[in-house]
Amino acid sequence: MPDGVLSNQKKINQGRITKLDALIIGAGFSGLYQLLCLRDKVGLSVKVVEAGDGVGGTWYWNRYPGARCDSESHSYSYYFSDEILKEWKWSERYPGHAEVVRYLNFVADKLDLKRDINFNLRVCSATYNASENVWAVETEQGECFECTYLITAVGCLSSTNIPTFPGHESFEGEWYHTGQWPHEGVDFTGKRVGQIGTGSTGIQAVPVIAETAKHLTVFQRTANYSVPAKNGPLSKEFQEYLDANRADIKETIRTTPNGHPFVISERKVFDVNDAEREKIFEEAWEHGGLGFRACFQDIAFDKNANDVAADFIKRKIRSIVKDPKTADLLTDIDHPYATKRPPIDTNYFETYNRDNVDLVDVRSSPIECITPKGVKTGNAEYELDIIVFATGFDAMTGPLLRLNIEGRDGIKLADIWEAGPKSYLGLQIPGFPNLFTITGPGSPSVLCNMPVAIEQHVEWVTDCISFLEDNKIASIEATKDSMDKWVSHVNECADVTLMPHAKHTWYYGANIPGKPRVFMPYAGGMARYRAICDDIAKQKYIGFKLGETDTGDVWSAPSISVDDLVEAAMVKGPAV
Ligand code: N01
Repeated sequence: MPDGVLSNQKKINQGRITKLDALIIGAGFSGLYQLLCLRDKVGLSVKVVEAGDGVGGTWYWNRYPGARCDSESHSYSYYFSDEILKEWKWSERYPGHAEVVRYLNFVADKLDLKRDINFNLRVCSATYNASENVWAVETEQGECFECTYLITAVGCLSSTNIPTFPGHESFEGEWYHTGQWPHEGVDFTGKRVGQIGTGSTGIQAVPVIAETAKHLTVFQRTANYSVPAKNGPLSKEFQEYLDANRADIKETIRTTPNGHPFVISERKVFDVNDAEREKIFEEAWEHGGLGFRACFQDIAFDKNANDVAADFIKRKIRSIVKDPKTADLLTDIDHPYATKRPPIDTNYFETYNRDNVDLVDVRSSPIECITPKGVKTGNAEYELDIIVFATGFDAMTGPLLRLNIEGRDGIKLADIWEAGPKSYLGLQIPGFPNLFTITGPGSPSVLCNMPVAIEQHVEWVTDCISFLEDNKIASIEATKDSMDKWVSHVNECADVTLMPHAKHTWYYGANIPGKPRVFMPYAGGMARYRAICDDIAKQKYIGFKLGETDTGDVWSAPSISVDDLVEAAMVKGPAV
């Protein structure tokens, strides 16, 4: 290995470099399944490195009050194993964080995965060595690995965003970010709590914190839509329905645009009269959950249709919130419905009717600083014992960039993504051979029910690595041309939705100062994306450069254009 690839720490540890076929970073939904596939199906030597001391990924860290999945539990599951589907019984319509962690432990134990997971190791660099065709990976703890294939399974929302407020360090109380919640929990009893942020996380946390806090002040910068989750225990009849209909449910989640267990209606908002429309919205509201946006086909694409849905939700908020000033603030929403990730809630708006809860508008009067006693806005100082930052994440690119990935000829991922993330299929980047980014930017990921997106990626990567191994091909690397075409397709797909009406969202990277404004996920729909990926694999990985075989031959892929392939796989009509 050429000198210079090894850092000082690695030189110290040279004697104990673990050499592997594949290394996976992260032990959440993606990492666990990827380990199973590469170890037990392909037969490679594989390890997972995980920063936490247990499995769970996102769910290991996000233990804030009220943390609960917005996808329905029966669809927020692995579907690759009928046995696991049969054995595991979810208790509620939406799983709370503790139940998801139990589920992932159950899967990891059942499949004997933990013996190949190295916990408490945080990767701090990954460097490609072209002469050896290996990745050298180091952890903060000084462990070193060398592998042919490097797979990031680091999640999209795992790099926390704590805004810089002057005086933060002077605060005399306690403070927490929801994404780094203490495992022992936080006792709010008798405390004056301030929560900054009203995204999906904040909306879940408010009602639960309010139950025990002496007083809760919610600092809202952008008002948000939310639809009731209507959570509750799963009945015996529903469990029986699930057992009898697994195959159909699997078919639905794998063929709908967003991987949820419901089909988007073909009906448009103005296809029906006012009374009928109101009835449909009312039923969807009563049923609850993310299916609200699926009750008409055009809510995500037609501004006039969206305005009608938005108006319905605002009227609902007004009917719940008793104080007119608070209701004004909560309904002063500056973006179309679902152009920011649409939250669902349990008693969020109802909580503002409690005597111990106040809403503070920090749009008209922003937070100026944090003082030793609390939070100071342009108008007032709020004395607090605890500050909760529900301020989100450096989404999608943050978790990848903090790995300090360096590819061929010393190119840094941070440099080539300086103007925003670019990749082919959200899976591979030119200059980074044999590196696969599960649910990376440019793939459906956060616009989809995550386990569905994850299974599709893991299975695609597994097939791809099997293909390389079977044909003794040394490497696979996206070409620049295919990456550029994919990036323009990603932009095209976003542009037919209403997403560009809300450019201040984390989908565009706008929540992080200085981050380039680029729409990151693929809005063309999971079904279309799956078809494109399948075709690319069938066409012997068109758009990728395949490295030498072990006989020195260079593998030649068929020369069908990526454009033709994307076009051929297009499902008619827009989809998110
Ligand atoms: O983060 P967010 P999140 N001053 O970025 C505010 C997933 N998720 O953790 O909108 C004042 O959406 C910010 O205000 P604004 C889901 O994909 C899933 O809530 O930028 N306020 C906003 O209100 C979701 O989208 C589930 O004006 C500041 C909030 O903080 C994603 O995670 C549950 C501020 C951040 O909202 C992220 O959601 C929860 C400042 N300086 C989350 N900086 C489940 O399915 C930020 N804010 C379970």
